[in-house]
Amino acid sequence: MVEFTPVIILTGAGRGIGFAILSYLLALPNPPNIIATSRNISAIEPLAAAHKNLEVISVDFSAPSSELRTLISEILNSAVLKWGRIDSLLLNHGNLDPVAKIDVAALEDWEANYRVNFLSNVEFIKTALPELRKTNGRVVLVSSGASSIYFTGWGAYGSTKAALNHLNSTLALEEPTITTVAIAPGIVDTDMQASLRGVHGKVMSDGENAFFNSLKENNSMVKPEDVGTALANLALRVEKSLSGKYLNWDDEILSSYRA
Ligand SMILES: NC(=O)c1ccc[n+]([C@@H]2O[C@H](COP(=O)([O-])OP(=O)(O)OC[C@H]3O[C@@H](n4cnc5c(N)ncnc54)[C@H](OP(=O)(O)O)[C@@H]3O)[C@@H](O)[C@H]2O)c1
Ligand SMILES: *[C@@H]1O[C@H](CO)[C@@H](O)[C@H](O)[C@H]1NC(C)=O
Ligand SMILES: *[C@@H]1O[C@H](CO)[C@@H](O)[C@H](O)[C@H]1NC(C)=O
Ligand SMILES: CC(=O)N[C@H]1CO[C@H](CO)[C@@H](O)[C@@H]1O
Repeated sequence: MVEFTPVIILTGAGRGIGFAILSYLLALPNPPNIIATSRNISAIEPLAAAHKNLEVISVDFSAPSSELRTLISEILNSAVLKWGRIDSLLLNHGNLDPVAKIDVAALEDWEANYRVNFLSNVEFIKTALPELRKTNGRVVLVSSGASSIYFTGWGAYGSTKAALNHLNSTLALEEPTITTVAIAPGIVDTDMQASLRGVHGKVMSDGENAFFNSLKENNSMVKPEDVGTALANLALRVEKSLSGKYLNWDDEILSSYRA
Protein backbone atom coordinates (compact mmCIF):
# COMPACT_ATOMS: atom_id res chain seq x y z
CA MET A 1 0.00 0.00 0.00
CA VAL A 2 1.25 3.43 -0.94
CA GLU A 3 0.28 5.90 1.76
CA PHE A 4 1.42 9.02 -0.04
CA THR A 5 0.54 10.44 -3.45
CA PRO A 6 3.62 10.52 -5.68
CA VAL A 7 4.63 13.81 -7.33
CA ILE A 8 5.66 13.74 -11.00
CA ILE A 9 7.23 16.56 -13.01
CA LEU A 10 6.27 16.04 -16.68
CA THR A 11 7.75 18.21 -19.45
CA GLY A 12 6.55 18.65 -23.04
CA ALA A 13 3.00 17.85 -21.91
CA GLY A 14 1.12 20.18 -24.29
CA ARG A 15 0.93 17.81 -27.26
CA GLY A 16 2.29 14.60 -28.74
CA ILE A 17 3.74 11.96 -26.45
CA GLY A 18 3.68 14.23 -23.40
CA PHE A 19 -0.01 14.95 -23.83
CA ALA A 20 -0.67 11.20 -24.06
CA ILE A 21 1.33 10.65 -20.87
CA LEU A 22 -0.62 13.36 -19.05
CA SER A 23 -3.97 11.96 -20.22
CA TYR A 24 -3.01 8.49 -19.01
CA LEU A 25 -1.88 9.73 -15.59
CA LEU A 26 -5.00 11.88 -15.03
CA ALA A 27 -7.28 8.93 -15.83
CA LEU A 28 -5.69 6.59 -13.25
CA PRO A 29 -7.92 5.60 -10.31
CA ASN A 30 -5.34 7.11 -7.92
CA PRO A 31 -3.64 9.74 -10.04
CA PRO A 32 -0.33 11.23 -8.94
CA ASN A 33 0.19 14.92 -8.29
CA ILE A 34 1.58 16.40 -11.50
CA ILE A 35 3.34 19.53 -12.62
CA ALA A 36 3.04 19.63 -16.41
CA THR A 37 5.04 22.04 -18.56
CA SER A 38 5.03 23.06 -22.23
CA ARG A 39 5.67 26.28 -24.13
CA ASN A 40 2.12 26.36 -25.45
CA ILE A 41 -0.20 25.31 -22.63
CA SER A 42 -3.51 26.16 -24.27
CA ALA A 43 -4.47 22.48 -24.66
CA ILE A 44 -3.67 21.57 -21.03
CA GLU A 45 -4.34 24.70 -18.99
CA PRO A 46 -8.11 23.97 -18.90
CA LEU A 47 -7.38 20.53 -17.39
CA ALA A 48 -5.95 22.12 -14.26
CA ALA A 49 -9.35 23.58 -13.40
CA ALA A 50 -10.87 20.09 -13.33
CA HIS A 51 -7.93 18.30 -11.67
CA LYS A 52 -6.72 19.61 -8.32
CA ASN A 53 -3.73 17.27 -8.60
CA LEU A 54 -2.48 19.11 -11.70
CA GLU A 55 -0.53 22.34 -12.02
CA VAL A 56 0.36 23.63 -15.49
CA ILE A 57 3.32 25.91 -16.17
CA SER A 58 4.34 27.53 -19.45
CA VAL A 59 8.08 27.53 -19.99
CA ASP A 60 10.57 27.78 -22.85
CA PHE A 61 13.73 25.77 -22.22
CA SER A 62 15.68 27.51 -25.00
CA ALA A 63 16.32 30.36 -22.56
CA PRO A 64 19.95 31.19 -21.69
CA SER A 65 21.51 29.22 -18.83
CA SER A 66 21.02 31.86 -16.15
CA GLU A 67 17.28 32.07 -16.92
CA LEU A 68 17.01 28.33 -17.36
CA ARG A 69 18.30 27.85 -13.82
CA THR A 70 15.62 30.17 -12.43
CA LEU A 71 12.82 28.68 -14.52
CA ILE A 72 13.65 25.13 -13.48
CA SER A 73 14.06 25.90 -9.80
CA GLU A 74 10.68 27.66 -9.85
CA ILE A 75 9.02 24.56 -11.32
CA LEU A 76 10.60 22.26 -8.74
CA ASN A 77 9.96 24.66 -5.84
CA SER A 78 6.36 24.84 -6.85
CA ALA A 79 6.01 21.06 -6.50
CA VAL A 80 7.70 21.01 -3.11
CA LEU A 81 5.69 23.95 -1.76
CA LYS A 82 2.43 22.45 -2.92
CA TRP A 83 2.93 18.75 -2.26
CA GLY A 84 6.08 18.47 -0.14
CA ARG A 85 8.03 16.03 -2.30
CA ILE A 86 9.26 15.04 -5.76
CA ASP A 87 9.14 11.39 -6.79
CA SER A 88 9.75 11.45 -10.54
CA LEU A 89 11.12 13.59 -13.32
CA LEU A 90 9.66 12.56 -16.68
CA LEU A 91 11.72 14.73 -19.02
CA ASN A 92 9.96 14.37 -22.36
CA HIS A 93 10.25 17.80 -24.02
CA GLY A 94 12.35 17.93 -27.17
CA ASN A 95 12.83 19.85 -30.38
CA LEU A 96 14.17 18.66 -33.74
CA ASP A 97 15.31 22.06 -35.03
CA PRO A 98 17.66 22.97 -36.56
CA VAL A 99 17.38 20.34 -39.28
CA ALA A 100 20.24 21.48 -41.50
CA LYS A 101 23.42 19.95 -42.86
CA ILE A 102 26.68 20.71 -41.11
CA ASP A 103 27.90 22.83 -44.03
CA VAL A 104 25.26 25.41 -43.15
CA ALA A 105 25.12 24.85 -39.38
CA ALA A 106 24.54 27.99 -37.32
CA LEU A 107 26.19 27.69 -33.94
CA GLU A 108 23.42 29.69 -32.25
CA ASP A 109 20.81 27.20 -33.47
CA TRP A 110 22.80 24.23 -32.22
CA GLU A 111 23.32 26.00 -28.90
CA ALA A 112 19.58 26.61 -28.49
CA ASN A 113 18.86 22.97 -29.29
CA TYR A 114 21.42 21.85 -26.70
CA ARG A 115 19.70 23.98 -24.06
CA VAL A 116 16.30 22.51 -24.88
CA ASN A 117 17.18 18.86 -25.45
CA PHE A 118 20.12 18.39 -23.12
CA LEU A 119 21.23 21.17 -20.75
CA SER A 120 17.73 21.69 -19.32
CA ASN A 121 17.70 17.99 -18.41
CA VAL A 122 21.02 18.31 -16.59
CA GLU A 123 19.74 21.33 -14.67
CA PHE A 124 16.45 19.58 -13.82
CA ILE A 125 18.25 16.56 -12.43
CA LYS A 126 20.85 18.58 -10.55
CA THR A 127 18.29 20.82 -8.91
CA ALA A 128 15.87 18.00 -8.05
CA LEU A 129 18.53 15.68 -6.60
CA PRO A 130 18.10 16.65 -2.94
CA GLU A 131 14.36 15.85 -3.19
CA LEU A 132 14.87 12.73 -5.34
CA ARG A 133 17.34 11.32 -2.80
CA LYS A 134 14.72 11.68 -0.05
CA THR A 135 12.11 9.74 -2.04
CA ASN A 136 14.44 7.20 -3.75
CA GLY A 137 13.10 8.92 -6.83
CA ARG A 138 13.01 8.15 -10.54
CA VAL A 139 14.27 9.94 -13.64
CA VAL A 140 12.88 8.97 -17.05
CA LEU A 141 14.68 10.59 -19.98
CA VAL A 142 13.01 10.55 -23.39
CA SER A 143 15.82 9.78 -25.81
CA SER A 144 15.62 8.74 -29.46
CA GLY A 145 16.79 6.10 -31.89
CA ALA A 146 18.34 9.10 -33.64
CA SER A 147 21.04 9.04 -30.93
CA SER A 148 22.68 6.23 -32.92
CA ILE A 149 20.93 6.22 -36.32
CA TYR A 150 22.05 8.99 -38.65
CA PHE A 151 19.86 11.08 -40.97
CA THR A 152 20.88 13.99 -43.19
CA GLY A 153 20.58 17.27 -41.30
CA TRP A 154 19.89 15.72 -37.87
CA GLY A 155 23.31 16.40 -36.34
CA ALA A 156 22.14 18.73 -33.59
CA TYR A 157 19.13 16.66 -32.50
CA GLY A 158 20.86 13.27 -32.68
CA SER A 159 23.91 14.41 -30.75
CA THR A 160 21.80 15.90 -27.94
CA LYS A 161 20.01 12.57 -27.61
CA ALA A 162 23.34 10.70 -27.55
CA ALA A 163 24.42 13.04 -24.76
CA LEU A 164 21.20 12.27 -22.91
CA ASN A 165 22.01 8.56 -23.09
CA HIS A 166 25.37 9.23 -21.51
CA LEU A 167 23.60 10.95 -18.61
CA ASN A 168 21.79 7.69 -17.80
CA SER A 169 24.98 5.85 -16.92
CA THR A 170 26.66 8.74 -15.15
CA LEU A 171 23.64 9.46 -12.99
CA ALA A 172 23.11 5.77 -12.21
CA LEU A 173 26.74 5.56 -11.15
CA GLU A 174 26.74 8.73 -9.03
CA GLU A 175 23.32 8.39 -7.40
CA PRO A 176 22.68 4.78 -6.34
CA THR A 177 19.42 5.63 -4.53
CA ILE A 178 17.81 7.08 -7.67
CA THR A 179 16.57 5.00 -10.60
CA THR A 180 17.28 6.45 -14.04
CA VAL A 181 16.29 5.19 -17.47
CA ALA A 182 16.64 6.65 -20.97
CA ILE A 183 13.93 5.44 -23.34
CA ALA A 184 13.75 5.60 -27.16
CA PRO A 185 10.06 5.91 -28.02
CA GLY A 186 10.27 4.61 -31.59
CA ILE A 187 8.87 6.61 -34.51
CA VAL A 188 5.73 8.14 -33.04
CA ASP A 189 2.84 9.74 -34.92
CA THR A 190 3.13 13.32 -33.57
CA ASP A 191 3.77 16.84 -34.91
CA MET A 192 7.48 16.05 -34.88
CA GLN A 193 6.98 13.46 -37.62
CA ALA A 194 4.64 15.80 -39.50
CA SER A 195 7.40 18.42 -39.58
CA LEU A 196 9.80 15.79 -40.98
CA ARG A 197 7.45 14.99 -43.83
CA GLY A 198 6.92 18.74 -44.37
CA VAL A 199 9.53 21.46 -44.11
CA HIS A 200 12.43 19.20 -43.18
CA GLY A 201 11.92 17.00 -46.24
CA LYS A 202 13.86 19.60 -48.22
CA VAL A 203 17.05 18.81 -46.31
CA MET A 204 16.89 15.01 -46.32
CA SER A 205 17.69 12.66 -49.19
CA ASP A 206 14.99 11.12 -51.41
CA GLY A 207 15.52 7.75 -49.73
CA GLU A 208 15.12 9.23 -46.24
CA ASN A 209 11.98 11.10 -47.29
CA ALA A 210 10.55 7.96 -48.86
CA PHE A 211 11.16 6.10 -45.58
CA PHE A 212 9.33 8.65 -43.40
CA ASN A 213 6.51 9.07 -45.92
CA SER A 214 5.93 5.33 -46.22
CA LEU A 215 5.70 4.99 -42.43
CA LYS A 216 2.80 7.44 -42.55
CA GLU A 217 1.20 5.84 -45.62
CA ASN A 218 1.48 2.38 -44.06
CA ASN A 219 0.10 3.66 -40.77
CA SER A 220 3.04 1.95 -39.08
CA MET A 221 4.17 4.63 -36.62
CA VAL A 222 3.89 4.08 -32.88
CA LYS A 223 0.76 5.63 -31.36
CA PRO A 224 1.49 8.34 -28.75
CA GLU A 225 -0.97 6.64 -26.37
CA ASP A 226 0.95 3.35 -26.47
CA VAL A 227 4.38 4.79 -25.76
CA GLY A 228 2.80 7.32 -23.36
CA THR A 229 1.42 4.50 -21.21
CA ALA A 230 4.85 2.89 -20.95
CA LEU A 231 6.57 6.16 -20.04
CA ALA A 232 3.92 7.04 -17.46
CA ASN A 233 4.25 3.66 -15.77
CA LEU A 234 8.04 3.93 -15.74
CA ALA A 235 7.73 7.30 -14.00
CA LEU A 236 5.38 5.72 -11.44
CA ARG A 237 7.24 2.50 -10.68
CA VAL A 238 10.38 1.75 -12.71
CA GLU A 239 12.31 -1.01 -10.97
CA LYS A 240 15.82 -0.49 -9.63
CA SER A 241 17.33 -3.21 -11.82
CA LEU A 242 16.71 -1.06 -14.90
CA SER A 243 18.70 1.90 -13.58
CA GLY A 244 21.26 3.28 -16.01
CA LYS A 245 19.76 1.53 -18.98
CA TYR A 246 18.94 2.92 -22.41
CA LEU A 247 16.03 0.91 -23.80
CA ASN A 248 13.62 0.91 -26.70
CA TRP A 249 10.07 1.46 -25.49
CA ASP A 250 9.00 -1.90 -26.95
CA ASP A 251 11.85 -3.89 -25.36
CA GLU A 252 10.63 -7.20 -23.92
CA ILE A 253 11.97 -6.16 -20.51
CA LEU A 254 9.43 -3.28 -20.42
CA SER A 255 6.33 -5.39 -21.24
CA SER A 256 4.81 -4.96 -17.78
CA TYR A 257 4.95 -1.16 -18.15
CA ARG A 258 3.07 -1.17 -21.46
CA ALA A 259 -0.05 -2.87 -20.13
N1 LIG B 1 7.79 11.53 -32.50
C1 LIG B 1 8.83 10.75 -32.67
O1 LIG B 1 8.89 10.00 -33.66
C2 LIG B 1 9.94 10.72 -31.66
C3 LIG B 1 10.96 9.77 -31.87
C4 LIG B 1 12.00 9.72 -30.96
C5 LIG B 1 12.03 10.56 -29.88
N2 LIG B 1 11.02 11.48 -29.69
C6 LIG B 1 11.12 12.35 -28.52
O2 LIG B 1 9.91 12.30 -27.79
C7 LIG B 1 9.70 13.53 -27.09
C8 LIG B 1 8.30 14.06 -27.39
O3 LIG B 1 8.19 14.24 -28.79
P1 LIG B 1 6.82 14.40 -29.58
O4 LIG B 1 6.92 13.53 -30.77
O5 LIG B 1 5.69 14.27 -28.66
O6 LIG B 1 7.03 15.90 -30.10
P2 LIG B 1 6.03 17.13 -30.26
O7 LIG B 1 4.66 16.66 -30.59
O8 LIG B 1 6.74 18.02 -31.19
O9 LIG B 1 5.99 17.75 -28.76
C9 LIG B 1 7.18 18.27 -28.22
C10 LIG B 1 6.91 18.79 -26.83
O10 LIG B 1 8.14 19.37 -26.33
C11 LIG B 1 7.89 20.73 -26.02
N3 LIG B 1 9.00 21.61 -26.36
C12 LIG B 1 9.64 21.72 -27.55
N4 LIG B 1 10.52 22.72 -27.51
C13 LIG B 1 10.45 23.26 -26.27
C14 LIG B 1 11.08 24.36 -25.63
N5 LIG B 1 11.97 25.14 -26.26
N6 LIG B 1 10.76 24.62 -24.35
C15 LIG B 1 9.84 23.89 -23.71
N7 LIG B 1 9.18 22.86 -24.25
C16 LIG B 1 9.48 22.56 -25.53
C17 LIG B 1 6.71 21.13 -26.89
O11 LIG B 1 6.08 22.27 -26.35
P3 LIG B 1 5.10 23.16 -27.30
O12 LIG B 1 3.91 22.32 -27.61
O13 LIG B 1 4.73 24.30 -26.49
O14 LIG B 1 5.88 23.46 -28.53
C18 LIG B 1 5.85 19.87 -26.82
O15 LIG B 1 5.13 19.83 -25.63
C19 LIG B 1 10.83 14.46 -27.56
O16 LIG B 1 11.87 14.47 -26.62
C20 LIG B 1 11.29 13.81 -28.85
O17 LIG B 1 12.63 14.13 -29.13
C21 LIG B 1 9.98 11.57 -30.56
C1 LIG C 1 -1.23 26.39 -29.12
O1 LIG C 1 -1.99 25.21 -29.03
C2 LIG C 1 -3.32 25.39 -29.50
C3 LIG C 1 -4.14 24.15 -29.11
O2 LIG C 1 -3.41 22.97 -29.24
C4 LIG C 1 -3.29 25.68 -30.99
O3 LIG C 1 -4.60 25.81 -31.50
C5 LIG C 1 -2.50 26.96 -31.22
O4 LIG C 1 -2.36 27.18 -32.60
C6 LIG C 1 -1.12 26.86 -30.57
N1 LIG C 1 -0.48 28.15 -30.61
C7 LIG C 1 0.75 28.32 -31.13
C8 LIG C 1 1.30 29.69 -31.05
O5 LIG C 1 1.39 27.40 -31.63
C1 LIG D 1 5.26 0.25 -46.51
O1 LIG D 1 4.55 -0.76 -47.26
C2 LIG D 1 5.15 -1.07 -48.50
C3 LIG D 1 4.22 -2.02 -49.26
O2 LIG D 1 3.84 -3.08 -48.43
C4 LIG D 1 6.54 -1.69 -48.25
O3 LIG D 1 7.19 -1.99 -49.47
C5 LIG D 1 7.39 -0.70 -47.47
O4 LIG D 1 8.63 -1.29 -47.10
C6 LIG D 1 6.67 -0.24 -46.20
N1 LIG D 1 7.46 0.83 -45.59
C7 LIG D 1 7.87 0.82 -44.32
C8 LIG D 1 8.72 1.96 -43.90
O5 LIG D 1 7.55 -0.06 -43.54
C1 LIG E 1 23.14 4.53 -24.89
C2 LIG E 1 23.90 4.43 -23.62
O1 LIG E 1 24.88 5.09 -23.41
N1 LIG E 1 23.40 3.56 -22.75
C3 LIG E 1 24.06 3.25 -21.50
C4 LIG E 1 23.12 3.52 -20.33
O2 LIG E 1 23.66 3.00 -19.12
C5 LIG E 1 23.96 1.61 -19.16
C6 LIG E 1 24.39 1.17 -17.76
O3 LIG E 1 25.40 1.99 -17.24
C7 LIG E 1 25.04 1.33 -20.21
O4 LIG E 1 25.32 -0.06 -20.28
C8 LIG E 1 24.51 1.81 -21.55
O5 LIG E 1 25.53 1.66 -22.53
